[in-house]
Amino acid sequence: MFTLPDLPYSSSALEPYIDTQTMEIHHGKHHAAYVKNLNDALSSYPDLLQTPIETVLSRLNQIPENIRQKITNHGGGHSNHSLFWPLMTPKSAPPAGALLDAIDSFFGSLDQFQEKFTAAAMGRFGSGWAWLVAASGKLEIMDTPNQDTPLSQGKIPLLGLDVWEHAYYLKYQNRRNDYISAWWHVVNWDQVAANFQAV
Ligand code: MN3
Repeated sequence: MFTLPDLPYSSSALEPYIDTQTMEIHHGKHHAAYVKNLNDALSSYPDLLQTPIETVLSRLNQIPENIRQKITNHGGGHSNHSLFWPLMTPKSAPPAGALLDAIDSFFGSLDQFQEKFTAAAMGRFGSGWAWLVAASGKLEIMDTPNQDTPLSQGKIPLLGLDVWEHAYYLKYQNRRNDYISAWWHVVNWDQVAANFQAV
């Protein structure tokens, strides 16, 4: 069975950038529902219930067709949100070292990277995610619809931003750009660096 991971900080820790009620509902209701629906979808597949979700999602074409879309949606939702929570912190410090060197090398500078990533997040029509991924020895920015994950395209997510309205509507309503600007204040670059180092 898959389980809901605890937040690595309190629900109020990311105030004023991400509000407490949004964090409580986003983690305690939305993420919890992805976990429940994933377990329900896999109830007749004990072997898949024992497999790390990242492995399942990277081999979607081997998943029985009758549950593939459910796994894409709910397995993707579980994986994406499990990645997302530790990518935020109330004690954000700018990237440094090998990660910053790689960002400079692939995007020109941290500012240019943030501009391009923000454009991807703004350009994602409807619900989805913006990503910094490692693919074939390169860093790339991409976006995905719904709960689709870069893992299913053979790419490793290093940083992800949830741009579903449930991630920001209570505080920012239709102002996705204000949400993104605020989110940069709480990015956990140490976690991005750890994800980068693990590739
Ligand atoms: Mn979400």
